[in-house]
Amino acid sequence: MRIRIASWSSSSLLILAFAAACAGGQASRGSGGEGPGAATGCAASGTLCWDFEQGTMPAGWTAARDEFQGQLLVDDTRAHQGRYALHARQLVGGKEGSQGGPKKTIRFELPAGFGPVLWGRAYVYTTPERPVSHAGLFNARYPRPGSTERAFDTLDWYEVATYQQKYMSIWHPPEPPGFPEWVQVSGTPLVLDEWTCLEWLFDGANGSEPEAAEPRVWLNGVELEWPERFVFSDPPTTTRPVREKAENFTVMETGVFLYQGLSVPTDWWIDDLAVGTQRIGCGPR
Ligand SMILES: [Ca+2]
Repeated sequence: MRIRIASWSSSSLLILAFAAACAGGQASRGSGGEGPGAATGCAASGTLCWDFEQGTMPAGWTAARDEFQGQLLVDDTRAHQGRYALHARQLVGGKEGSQGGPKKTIRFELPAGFGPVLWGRAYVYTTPERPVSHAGLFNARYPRPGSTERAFDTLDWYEVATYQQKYMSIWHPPEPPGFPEWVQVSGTPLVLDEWTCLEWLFDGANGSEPEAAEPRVWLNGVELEWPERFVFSDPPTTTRPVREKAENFTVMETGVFLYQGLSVPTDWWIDDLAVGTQRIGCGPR
């Protein structure tokens, strides 16, 4: 099955896209097709891609968090490719160091049977300053082992974010409270004022290992390292969370979500967002 959804503006179009994808038969595959190095683009089986070129919020995405000031919309103020991108516009509210911050997000229910391994790719542009606060950009969630619960607040989840002006990734138990969580902070400052390609691998299967894998993230094709790794909890604990294994990712969320305040009005653009079960890569589609 080949699923490529570059632009659709209604659920009927979505169905057509799926039907066309299935009718397309054998999809072209990336060279090799296995291992973290094989980038497949949007052509690979099961890959979902959004370029936002319909100029409005794509079908299937629903408004989720809306806290403090700012706006999340599709507009033509800046694009990685084409004319449009998802724009978190002028987010501001709360104070650095205090819990609570601007959150503007959308969510998407993944197709049933997506599987326990989720690769992602997005181009991200941030301006004018690097937030100190925890600023989430993307997360994907899955039911706890053996659980039939599907409500958002019952799900384990992985996250890609920035924190203290650097890239960060996290594994979380269900939110709220979302902790104790396993935090990895990179030594790489958030890139400002240019498009960057972020890729992530959330391997909730992790072969025969007893726990789901730690998240992995690449910036412009280079894997980030995590000199700071720690458990966060409130109240604090030194006991690491057990990263429960996944059977299927069920839902994902993007936009921008700050867990502490943001005093500088900040803009983010996200374009050419894609998720799949194989590495998508940063290359042209
Ligand atoms: Ca675009």
